[in-house]
This record gives sequence, structure tokens and C-alpha cells, in this order.
Amino acid sequence: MRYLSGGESHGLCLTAIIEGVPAGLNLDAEYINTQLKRRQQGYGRGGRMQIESDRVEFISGLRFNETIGSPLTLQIKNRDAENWRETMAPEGEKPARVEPVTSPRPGHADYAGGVKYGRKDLRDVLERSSARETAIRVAVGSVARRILEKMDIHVFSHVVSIGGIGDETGKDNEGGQMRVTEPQVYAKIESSPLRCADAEKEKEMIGAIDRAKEEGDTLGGVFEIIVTGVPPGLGSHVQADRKLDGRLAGGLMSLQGIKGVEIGLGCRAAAERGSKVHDPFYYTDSGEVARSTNRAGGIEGGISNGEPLVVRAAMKPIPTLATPLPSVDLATGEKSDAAVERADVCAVPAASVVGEAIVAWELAVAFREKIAGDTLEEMKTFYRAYRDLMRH
Ligand code: EPS
Repeated sequence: MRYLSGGESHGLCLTAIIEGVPAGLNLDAEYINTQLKRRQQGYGRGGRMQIESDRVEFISGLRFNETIGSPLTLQIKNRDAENWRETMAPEGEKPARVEPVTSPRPGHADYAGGVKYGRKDLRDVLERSSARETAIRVAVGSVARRILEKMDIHVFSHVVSIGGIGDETGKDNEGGQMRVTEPQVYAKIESSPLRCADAEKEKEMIGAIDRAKEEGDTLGGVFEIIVTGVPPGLGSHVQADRKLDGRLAGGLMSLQGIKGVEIGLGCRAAAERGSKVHDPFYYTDSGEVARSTNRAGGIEGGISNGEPLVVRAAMKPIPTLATPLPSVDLATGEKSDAAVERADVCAVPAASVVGEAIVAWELAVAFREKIAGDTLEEMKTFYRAYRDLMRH
């Protein structure tokens, strides 16, 4: 499976073409829209989310709510495009009243992208580098999530910390993180404005977001993705680009603002002895191979090992500051303040939903490599056969 997307933040729409989705997968817009809505939530988001109400349209590949094997084309309209018609016109002369963006924001793609593509108006860069693009990634990830659900694989996420204020739920990797997937705990996370299971910590986080906003500043944080039902054998140790941990980390690092990815114990493993890092094996009473801990986070040697997948990603604070950092004006050669665009104060809860979509995509791609098939029916049959073989 592969996909490409296109679309600017204030252009007409975001579009993606996915190839390789099995035929016979049941899909409807509501399923994807529910995920798009989850991405739009979260305390600390900016004005754009009041304008948008993201909804997917199927342009090709779906007939009577079933995939037909041909490329699946998805589209999300930008409602805000109406207000940017003149600034974002694909054709014609640039009107004089359309001001160029010439002072790059430290931390954004503005400067490096402007140099790379030779753009004097940095809007040409920021329109595509904007996290608006994550809306279409969630739509694409929803298709992947649908495939995984059919295989009884389920993706969860929650926010672990914001601005250094932490929620300790499950940080131990001794199995504690699995509490997150319990229905009553996950219901709390889904209804929480910060996707946080700990109500006390959440209050502190909200206070920190309010203070950052008052001061024209922004906040980052850490989210965790947990996937249950992952079979052993996805990814491979035999070649660098087939390793599942590398692919998940690459996918998550490609999300705007992500500066670090950890699998299982992650960086904490470096400070511990081997006996406190690796997960002992044992046989259950019914003779199945089991592990007493899951510090590896479900991956060993670049291959899923049958334990739940546990991945954490660290997001830096959003680079658009209402109280701007010092910058330079590339048009005049003078010092200036960085450009100020409307933006979020904190988007970690939204990023955790996008993280789910990215992990779902990477896992579904790895799953399709292992369990191929042009139809969902074939996939189910092949998967059953693989599971049977594993038992012998
Ligand atoms: C976003 C839409 C954007 C930003 C945000 C994410 O819309 P606008 O620029 O019109 O406000 O709010 O992106 C950023 C903060 C960024 O720096 O890229 C969205 O749909 O999630």
C-alpha cells in the first residue's frame, strides 16, 4: 500500500490517493469523519478549528460503500479557503495588496523551505508545511485503521505530558500502560480535553496552557500510542528498511513538531542494566509462550513480537508565537520580529490522534506485506492460516 497527498492549508482542499487497499473493505464517510473530528479537538487549539468541520469525500475507488481495488481518492475541503481566494489564487497576477511573508519563524520550515525552493514569499512554504496537512493523514490512516480492525488490531492513544507536567499512567512499561486500553479508562481519555487519564494532572496542564497563551507562548508535550492484537512477525530483521521500529519512528518523526520517538522503555533503557530492560519468557499453563513484562514495547529486532505495541512521541512547542521571537526580514535585510500567523497554543492532543493514524498506516502496510491478498476475504483467510501455523 502506498499513498501521496496534495493540498495547501488555505487552498481549496486536501487530497490523497491510496493504492493497494484490498477490495471488499466496507467504508463510509462517517467512519473517517469521526476520526477527523477527534483530530480537531483539544484544549489549546487556535481559531482555525472553529472555522473547519472536516469531512471526507470519496472521489474514486469506492462503490456502494465497498472498496473495489482501484485507487481510493479522498478529499477534504478547506472551508477557510473562501477567505483566502485572493491570496491563494492558483492563476493570475499577484495583487499588490497581498502582502508577502518575509520574516521566517524560528522552528518552522519557513527559512529552509524558502531557500530550498527559491521562494521570496514564505507563504509558498508555510502553506504546505502547516499541520493542516495532518487532516488528510488522519483520513488515510482511518482506511488503514479499518483494515487493522478487521484483523482485530486496535489503536489507542493518550497524552503523557504537556509542558513538562506529566501523567504517570503506564510509564512503567511493566504492563501498567495497558490500563489505558481498559474501556472505562479510555472513555475518560476520549472525553478529556487533553486526552489525559489523570484529572488532577490535566488541571495543571490546562493552567500551563492558559499561562502560555497569556504570554503569547506555546507548549509541547509527549503522547503515547498503544496497539493491541498485533501478531508476531510484522517487519523484518533482514534489511534496514524493513525494520518495523525504524518505519514507525520514521512515520512519527515526519509529523510536524515531533522531535523524538521512543519504543517501549525507549531512552530510559540506556540507563538501566540488561536484567531490568529485557522481557523474560515463560510458558503459560496452557503451554503458550508469554512474557512477564513488555519493556520492548512489542518490537524486538525490528519485528513485532506479539506483545502490545507501545510507542511514545515528543512534540516541540508550536513555532508560531503570538509574542514573536527575533527574526530577520529577508526582503529588506533588516532585523525584525518573526511572522505571526494564527496558530494553536498547544496541539499535543490533536497530534496524538494523528500519531494513531500514522502508526495505523505503518502497521497496515507491514501487515499487507506479511498477509497480502487483493481482497479482504483473501486477507482474512491467509491471516487465519498464519495464526494456525504459529500454533504448531
Ligand atoms: C491546522 C491548521 C492551521 C494551523 C495549525 C494546524 O490553520 P491556520 O494556519 O489557518 O490557523 O492552525 O498549524 C500550525 C499551528 C502550524 O504551525 O502549522 C490544522 O488543521 O490542524
